[in-house]
Amino acid sequence: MHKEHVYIGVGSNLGDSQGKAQRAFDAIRQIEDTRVLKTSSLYSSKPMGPQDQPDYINAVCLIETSLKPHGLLKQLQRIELEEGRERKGERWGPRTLDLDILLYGSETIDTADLIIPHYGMAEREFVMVPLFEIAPNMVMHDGKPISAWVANCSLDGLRRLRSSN
Ligand code: PH2
Ligand code: MG
Ligand code: MG
Repeated sequence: MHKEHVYIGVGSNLGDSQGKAQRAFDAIRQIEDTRVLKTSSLYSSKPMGPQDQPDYINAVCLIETSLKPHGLLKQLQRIELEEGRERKGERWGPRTLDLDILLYGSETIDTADLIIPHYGMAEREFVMVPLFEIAPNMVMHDGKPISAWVANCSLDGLRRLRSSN
């Protein structure tokens, strides 16, 4: 069966965020036809967007899956709901668990409910630094190595907390 390598971003800033991020990795391991290959450390980050919300826990993982992009999206949304996600519609507002497909192989996808590569990833240190941890040789869609991006970015309060498992 055809398999793709997919990077997933994890974010949480409500409740036991470190526990939620760790449980998210466990839940992703249980998705059908999917294997988790790498998980980054957990990071603490300052909120992007409204500042009157708690700091975030962020992380990324690399999986290998034979699910198609929308099939995978459905599974990730199910896990978000199981961890108590409520969609209040506030842009960049607080969330118990956010699972974003960052990259799906080398595909570009532009549909109403799914845009890949994730539209904001290359501006977000809380995505790019954990991504660099598990994929230090990655070349971004614009042809630039991720190492160059990370070397030039401002960490803006990003802190590595602990490795995940
Ligand atoms: N996610 C958001 C909005 N703001 N800020 C941080 N630090 N980390 C996030 O994951 C994040 C955010 C919407 O998805
Ligand atoms: Mg997000
Ligand atoms: Mg999301």
